[in-house]
Amino acid sequence: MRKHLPRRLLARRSFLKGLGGTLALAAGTGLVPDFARRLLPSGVALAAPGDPPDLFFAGTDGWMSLPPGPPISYFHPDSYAPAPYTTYIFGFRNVTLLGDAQRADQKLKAQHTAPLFYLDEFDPSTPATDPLTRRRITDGFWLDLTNLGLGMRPDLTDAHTVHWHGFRNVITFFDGEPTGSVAVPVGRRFRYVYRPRDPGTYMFHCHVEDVEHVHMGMTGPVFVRAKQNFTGNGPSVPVARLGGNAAPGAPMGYAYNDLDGSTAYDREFAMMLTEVWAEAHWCDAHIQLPEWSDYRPDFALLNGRVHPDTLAPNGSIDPFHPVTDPGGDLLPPQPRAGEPAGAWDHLRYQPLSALVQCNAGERVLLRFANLGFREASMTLAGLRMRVVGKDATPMKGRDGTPTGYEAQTVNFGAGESIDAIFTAPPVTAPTTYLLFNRSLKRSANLAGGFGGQMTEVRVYPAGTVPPQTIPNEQFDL
Ligand SMILES: [Cu+2]
Repeated sequence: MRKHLPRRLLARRSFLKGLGGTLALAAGTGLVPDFARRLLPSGVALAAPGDPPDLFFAGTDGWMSLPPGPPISYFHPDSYAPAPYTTYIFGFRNVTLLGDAQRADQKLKAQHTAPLFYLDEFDPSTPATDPLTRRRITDGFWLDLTNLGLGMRPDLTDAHTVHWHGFRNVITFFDGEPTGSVAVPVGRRFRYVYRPRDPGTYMFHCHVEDVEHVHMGMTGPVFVRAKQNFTGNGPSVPVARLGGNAAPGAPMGYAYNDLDGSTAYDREFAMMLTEVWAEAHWCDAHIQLPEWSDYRPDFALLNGRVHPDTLAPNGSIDPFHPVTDPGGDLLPPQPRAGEPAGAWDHLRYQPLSALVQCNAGERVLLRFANLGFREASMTLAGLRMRVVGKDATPMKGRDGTPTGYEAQTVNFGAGESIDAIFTAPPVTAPTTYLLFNRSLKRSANLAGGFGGQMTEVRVYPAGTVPPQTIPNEQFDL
């Protein structure tokens, strides 16, 4: 036996080796799609010079600000945090319009949540150009990712990815799940290609060491707009404003290809839920290892902020027209009339507001996505929301039977999304409603009295609030 076994193993190994060689040869002659063959051997990006992506994101680390309050623990605020910040994060930045030097300078300037983006359903049959996004019909949507490294942790050479969570029938190569695909090492650049065919609300995150990178802040909202915006469906379902219809009364868009107009909306707001466990963030800044099974988050965030910061103005949130200072860094949200200069400087890296403003009678689409690790229970007190979609799936049976429902509270777990539409009541004076996580610990947080996942819906008399040109847009009223 002893004599023969090694020989058999050897033979088996030779056989496998031979088979591998055959596969490699086959791959070279056509099993591997063009993009992979061009990318894998050289390790360089697909992009030809002069062939810019639709969006270009960078992964890095940075600092953000949460209410310091009375110190809630040894770990918050972080003693390393430069004023006015409190908390170390990993995150993304939109570097689409930056030059090479500006882009490199964004190391240690990540934002949370990651930049919101949205695109139209892939539809080669209606090659129109969305006036509000940029639309690529023929070759899909291109998102480039580079990795700037971690400014606070040069010892960590973690790669990053963009994983579009919930994308159906994904091409593994573009999935951003590093054990089945590729990740982007420090200093490299990779192009993701998407042809999204399922409208709805999604989220994206880095999938490298994902418990850590997700919790550290590499999470953001993304949604796909329905092609019904461009096609309409007969006289009762007009082409939407997003599809180029400027007629008064046309809805901004449709959440889904509903065929009956039941998911029409006049405004849309991303509502991204995340969490911060101060101890873990402190550990990453101070070269310590958190024990993830001790997970006990201190802050519950809405669009990367806690109340009352959720009501503060937006920074630069238009993914296709990002605004920066001359060095390429984000500008802090600008104070509204009457607010002191520098009022929102601490929110420089938390640009996405959660304030909802709308006119009486308008239909408002709330696009909830949860990338904390816990179930959420969001209540819009005094108003009923109609849930029209869940996890980027319309609430309709196969025979078209509506399965949506009305509720003041929507429940959804980690990694889940909800599309809910409410109709603003016919107010004659500005009226405010609260939208909050009904888990008191998460709407008040552990800082004691500081708000958490809470924001306001402000309804104004008809004609007060101008039409939205981008999601989450708000106005100085
Ligand atoms: Cu990462």
